[in-house]
Amino acid sequence: MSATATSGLHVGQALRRKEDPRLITGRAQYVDDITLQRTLWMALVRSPEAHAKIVSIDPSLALERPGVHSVFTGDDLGDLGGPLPLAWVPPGIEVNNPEHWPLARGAVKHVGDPVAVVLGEDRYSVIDAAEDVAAQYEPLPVVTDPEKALEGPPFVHEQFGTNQVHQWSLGGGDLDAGFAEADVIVERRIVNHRTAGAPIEARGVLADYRAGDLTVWSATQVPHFLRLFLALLLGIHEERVRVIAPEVGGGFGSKLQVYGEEVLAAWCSRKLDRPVKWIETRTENMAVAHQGRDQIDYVRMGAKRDGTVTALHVKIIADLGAYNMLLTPAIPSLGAFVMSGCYKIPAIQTDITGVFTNKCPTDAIRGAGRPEATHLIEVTLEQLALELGMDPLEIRRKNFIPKDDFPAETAIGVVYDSGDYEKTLDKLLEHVDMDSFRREQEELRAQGVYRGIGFSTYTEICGLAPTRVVGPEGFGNQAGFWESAMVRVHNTGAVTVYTGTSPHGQGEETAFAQIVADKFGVDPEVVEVIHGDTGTGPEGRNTYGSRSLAVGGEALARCANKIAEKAKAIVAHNLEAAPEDIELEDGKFAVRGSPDKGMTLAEVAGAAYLNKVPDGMEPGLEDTSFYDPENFVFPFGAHACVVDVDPETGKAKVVRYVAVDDCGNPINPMLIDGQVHGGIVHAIGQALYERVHYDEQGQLVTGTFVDYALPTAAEVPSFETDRTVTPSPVNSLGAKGVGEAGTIAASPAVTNAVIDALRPLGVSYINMPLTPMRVWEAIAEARGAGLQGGVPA
Ligand code: MCN
Repeated sequence: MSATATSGLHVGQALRRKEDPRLITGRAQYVDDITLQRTLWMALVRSPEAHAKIVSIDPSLALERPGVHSVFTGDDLGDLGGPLPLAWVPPGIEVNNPEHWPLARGAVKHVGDPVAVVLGEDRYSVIDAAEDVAAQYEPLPVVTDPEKALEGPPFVHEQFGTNQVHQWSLGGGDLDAGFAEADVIVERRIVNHRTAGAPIEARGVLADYRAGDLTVWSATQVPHFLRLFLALLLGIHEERVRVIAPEVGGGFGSKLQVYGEEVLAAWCSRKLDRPVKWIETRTENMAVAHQGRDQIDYVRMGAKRDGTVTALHVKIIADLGAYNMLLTPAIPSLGAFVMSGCYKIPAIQTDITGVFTNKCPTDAIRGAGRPEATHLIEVTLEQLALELGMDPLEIRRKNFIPKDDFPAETAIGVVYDSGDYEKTLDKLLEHVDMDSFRREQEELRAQGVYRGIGFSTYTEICGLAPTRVVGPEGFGNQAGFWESAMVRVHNTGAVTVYTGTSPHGQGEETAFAQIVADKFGVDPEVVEVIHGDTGTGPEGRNTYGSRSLAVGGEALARCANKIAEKAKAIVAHNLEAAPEDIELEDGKFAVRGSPDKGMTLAEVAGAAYLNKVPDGMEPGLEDTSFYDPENFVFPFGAHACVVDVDPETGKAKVVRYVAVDDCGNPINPMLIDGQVHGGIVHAIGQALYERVHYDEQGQLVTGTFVDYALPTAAEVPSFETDRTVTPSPVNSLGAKGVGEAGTIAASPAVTNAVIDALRPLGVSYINMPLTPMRVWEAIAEARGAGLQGGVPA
């Protein structure tokens, strides 16, 4: 597949999002906007205990409330086809996997674990009634610290006799030789704390089982997966289940899940022969929507005195919470695939240990394993530069994989498709003048202002597919990973595209319309993109892993190519020319050299539906494509963050942020900027503000947005973005993903900036989140210890 630039009349243009008018005028339809006659509302009775035996559940008081229809507990769900699914485990290892039911059976394992469901006529009375369900618990010992959890009892799941979920390693090259060769070895314990997805719209589901057919509207990223598992768990044929993801107010990975509430609503609807609706409260979302990150990383990086990295060894202790959900144990492994970062490191080893604790389970949150990897690589590399007295950019350049090495195989055997890391860094430095920054830094320090700059040069792995790598024969997923597209040209020349992806904020309705418009010579306005409905279009694998464009967009491009070929044949037939002489010019399929002699798409469609087609050709103008790529795609970039830290209060503020990203050929630069902005905010949030925190009793301390501090517009600067374009050879669009790039890149840039600001005060390392308290403590500790380059624990 050639990696040609694909910019055309529309591709490459900053077209405004087609989806925005309905969103900003309040005409979009979210699950909560959908109303069905005779709907029953659902509320969950949730455990206040982090770990306890369920002694009894008495619903009688709740059932006496007016309007309350039924209460069910785990024992009532005996006809479910199985527990909630774990679909992806790293290959070749044992994974301890406890049964995880939509309603707990016998014991609860984390605060918020549901034990009963209440159904009633009114949205609010079911919530009151849920409080009247008398559940009695016998508390059991709680474990929240993953390192202590590995040492022995108490166990989250007694039957395993351990809290270890799994161990999995990925390595390549001679690690011992690499460290033996090193003049310096830097070791850090890097904590990548737990965060929430925190979408604007919490979760919601409306299930309607009617005459053997189940229709479910859910705020989900993965309608096709949900359909499959609803069919399996409820014992309904898949073609009789339809899942619709209407407007979804953000997911950020937290809606890449098959949740117990979705299964429960469907089960209750069938049981009671009424539609059932559940809209999650923000407090529930913070407590029980799956969370992310939560790793302790023991990092060893060895290098020669000139800065050449010789070996990297990372031991990851991943706190997976109380259960395995859809992908839980696989998430940290995604980081292991790119543990080389954008560097040529001859020996690498990642050892992952998953651990059960009495907390909400973790799973994919934007970046899923790659932000953790990038953070530890980029922070450790700057620590190494400090140790060697080297410039943090010089050490990066020293180790970059050179552009002529691509496609480049890393020590662990992953092949990066294309890259030019020097170029993104050079471009970054066109925006950031380091000499004047260092001068300004000195001057400000003299005035008591501690300004710092931090960098992150990253690469990531995205475009989640190919089946050969992540499917059953590869990394152990039970599904094939490809994407589909169906394109239908109507009589009028309007086009409907059905994509198997399920965008929920990313803007593919616009980008996909741009791709098709250029293939057919029409305006993107006449191309409608339908997604998120299993009742229309072909099978799909949905949206996550920054895959929708590189896999779904390519499936669409291929499908459109097939139709364009057919169009050319039809035009040739009708204009008595040779098909190879037909080309798209000025909105027409025209005869080469005779631009007046041609047909518009509408005219081609008219001919196709009138069966004015060559002999043996079917009438009509539509087609379907499935695309399973040969490889992932590997976007990259260089980010710089400037912070001011107040040494009296410890408060760090981002005052400048510059991002140069390379996601191959851009389809729509405005969409790319939007994704990069959102991604960076996500990571600034983790670096400075956000933290899901449990106390030692497993009680969630950060259950609201008062305690869980999401950054707002007031906390972030206006971002400066730029791009380089290094096309991917993997797909014909030459495109890579960008949906997670900002999140993957930014947390080390912020962390390195704070450390750079505080160096004169003797602080050389701090773990996130760099809250005022933590920064202030680090400064106090460094001052107290008189440290110069000391490392607070
Ligand atoms: N794009 C482009 N040219 C490129 C690359 C991408 O124009 N070379 C455009 C695409 O057309 C698309 C957008 O950028 O409109 C993102 O595309 P892609 O990188 O393929 O990512 P996905 O659409 O698959 O989105 C998934 C990614 C993930 S994994 C999370 S999590 C995430 C994210 O996107 N969650 C989001 N961005 C989000 N944005 C919003 N508003 N809400 C979320 O929940």
